[in-house]
Amino acid sequence: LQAKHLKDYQSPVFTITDIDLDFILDAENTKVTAISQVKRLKSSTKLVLDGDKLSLHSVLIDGKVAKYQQTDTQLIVETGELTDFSLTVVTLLDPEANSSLEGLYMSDGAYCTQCEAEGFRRITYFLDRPDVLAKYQVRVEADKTTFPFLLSNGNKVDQGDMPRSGRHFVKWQDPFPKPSYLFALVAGDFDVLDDTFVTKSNRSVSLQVFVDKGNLHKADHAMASLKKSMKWDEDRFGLEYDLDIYMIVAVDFFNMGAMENKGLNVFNTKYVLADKASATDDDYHGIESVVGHEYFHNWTGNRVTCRDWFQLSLKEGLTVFRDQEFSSDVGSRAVNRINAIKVLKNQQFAEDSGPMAHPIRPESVIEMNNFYTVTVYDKGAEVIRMMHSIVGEAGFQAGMRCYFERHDGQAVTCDDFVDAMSSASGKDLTQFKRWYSQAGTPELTVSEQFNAQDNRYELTVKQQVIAQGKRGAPLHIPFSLELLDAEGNSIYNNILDVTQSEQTFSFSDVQSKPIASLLQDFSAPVKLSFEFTTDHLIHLMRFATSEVARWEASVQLVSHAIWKNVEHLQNNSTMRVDPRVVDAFKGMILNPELDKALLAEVLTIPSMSALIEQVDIVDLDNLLHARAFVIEHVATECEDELLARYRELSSQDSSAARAMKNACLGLLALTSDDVDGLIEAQYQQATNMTDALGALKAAVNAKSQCMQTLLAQFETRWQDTPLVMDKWFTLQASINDDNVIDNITALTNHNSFSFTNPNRVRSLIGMFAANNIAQFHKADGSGYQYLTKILVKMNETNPQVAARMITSLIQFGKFDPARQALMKQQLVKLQSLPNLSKDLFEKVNKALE
Ligand code: BAL
Ligand code: ZN
Repeated sequence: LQAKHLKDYQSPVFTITDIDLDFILDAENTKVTAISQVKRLKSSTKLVLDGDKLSLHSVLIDGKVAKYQQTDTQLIVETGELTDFSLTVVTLLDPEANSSLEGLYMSDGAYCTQCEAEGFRRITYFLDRPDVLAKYQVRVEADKTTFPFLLSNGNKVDQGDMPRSGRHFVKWQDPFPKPSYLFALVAGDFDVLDDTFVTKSNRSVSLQVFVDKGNLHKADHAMASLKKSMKWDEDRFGLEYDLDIYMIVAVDFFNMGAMENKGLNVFNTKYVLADKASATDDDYHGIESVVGHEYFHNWTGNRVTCRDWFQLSLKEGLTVFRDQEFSSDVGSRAVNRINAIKVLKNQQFAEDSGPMAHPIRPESVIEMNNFYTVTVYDKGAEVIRMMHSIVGEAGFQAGMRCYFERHDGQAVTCDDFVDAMSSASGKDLTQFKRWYSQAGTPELTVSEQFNAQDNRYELTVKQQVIAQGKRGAPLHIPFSLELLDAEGNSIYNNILDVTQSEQTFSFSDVQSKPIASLLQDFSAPVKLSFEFTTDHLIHLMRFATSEVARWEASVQLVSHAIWKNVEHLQNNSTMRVDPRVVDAFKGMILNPELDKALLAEVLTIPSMSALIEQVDIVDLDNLLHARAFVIEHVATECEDELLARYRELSSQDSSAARAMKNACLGLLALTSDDVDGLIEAQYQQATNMTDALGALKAAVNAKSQCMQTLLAQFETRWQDTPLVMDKWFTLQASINDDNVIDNITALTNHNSFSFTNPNRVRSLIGMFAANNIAQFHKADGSGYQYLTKILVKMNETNPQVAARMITSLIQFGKFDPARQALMKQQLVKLQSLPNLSKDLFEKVNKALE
């Protein structure tokens, strides 16, 4: 299998300006007629079209039978000297048999499509590349009773009944030229929530959310989120919606979270359906942010798209940045920032130090689906955020306007975006562009000197970027710094431009040695190394202006306590926690002025993945032991304070209060006192899913006596609601018990489980591999063997989902040699599969290189 390289990009030889698609839908034999208007752009006598797993019926040029050759992935049509012609391709599809969920497939009885990145070539032979933009006209025909709704992109222009056959048809026209990855078709029977949005220039847009029958009452939040997003994009970015209709369809079977198809978003039900009884506050937040994300793509992605797939971060990094800003403007900026930081530190850093490390603009790709990554999305968003820090909000908005003035309707590159930012803001971003081409997490080593004689404070910052064994050039890093005095007053707060390998910043008139808050709010996606003392961190926890910096200090404080105990275990000495750490936590818990949602974050002890990321090689068994000890110790020492806050918060009805209350309960469950009563009472009295699940999670995490009873009750109550059963599967998979694999194996036969539904597989098996660190990495290798068995199965049915779940198995670099050997053994087994998919091939081979 050959990799494609960014350096080999060639503009297209032919383009397609218009396409007329006709779908005669049938579960096993759908007929697709595609009539394309083709234009030759460079000299050639052969039109090479992409295709994948297609059954070809016929090919015509200007209505006459054409000459062509076919390979597994291409249709090569003889065009002679023609420069403008119409090409008719008829293909036959079997949507029912399509378990990969790419191209046209069936989700629970409804037809739907997923074309990004390269799914359109599973529908017809086409120039399936994002720099070919065509105007689409689509006719969809199906049985009227079973499929009353026939949807595609753009505006409905015609519809009619075919009474003799019981079928009907609808015609759609999308006036905006688009790449094939934004094409969508849906046919099915739904409940529809209707609404309208009046844009800033007074145009009325019809909004529709389509959900499975019976779920209408769960569509309100998605609709409200859509309207909020539309308003926010007008207010903050001046961007207005451009079609007369915007549709969202929720489907059960979906590989991703959602898809931004022009005017017809297709969503995983997980990011649409919600009511208080069945969805948590986090689910509500997730829906708001994903609805926003897909809506914001209408400008950043659809109106201006990517020249090639190496530029994916052009639309994804920017759109994640926009959705993060949306969530921060309408909710808590600090909590949203903390969540984004966690994704970077817990997942992206791991990707950057593993075999799949790539720059946010990758340079070589075998399977594009493997590059919808935390690096391209989340580090990509951090790169946009850094530009925002460098040029400021006004400069950034000027840059966005310049970007749209230059490139509306085009397929462009990341460089084009940075150039627009640079032109409009007047800032030189030449060095900054290195963030697009260098993989790896830069390491900043910071040291300080204070000279009391001349009241001078100096901060020296050294940067080092090493990725895949290569040293990178220095990056332009916005480094946010606050200096506090001994009383906690802020004496300096600004962003420094770090541009050299080593740089010293000097501050005069500093009366006494300041306490520095470094890289505030994670102003750059880098690793920071600085000798923090316990007192320094406690000072930051109390006085740092930035709430995120206070959280960060608390995370560091508790991480230090955990690592110190790993050392104690290694030296056979007694585990202990510095009383100052406990006091600092008590102070935070009792501080009535601190935002409760922020406190909930402070009380969430760093995850195993976050801790593993902090070291080169992890002593896993001692880390598990030390982490458990520190949590239990802090919880026990703070029990009175936790209980007091828990009681106070019980009657409060806000997501922040619920978050903190559940964080308190989670810790209380770990104390030696019997808190089963508290857990059970919360579970039984819960009027919303946040509290019910909070209680259940506390019970599962602490393996409380009531755990099995509550799990059984939950199952009985929710067995007919698949999205809620996903929460139950995840809890089951997270139990740190030696028989968890047997339990998971049994659960794969549960009525609510199905190997063909990605949400189910991810909830049970994906979550086990990613989050149950103790059991997945059990020293006997049974976790690795189990995952491999599942991957062998999924390799055939849904390779895209399989390739996502292999992450924990290929990121073996931080584990001990014995575990590494066991993981590699399984990878070798996968490598030898006769029908290994491109998706797994790329990852397995990189891991074993
Ligand atoms: N474009 C794939 C889904 C998303 O990022 O919105
Ligand atoms: Zn996106």
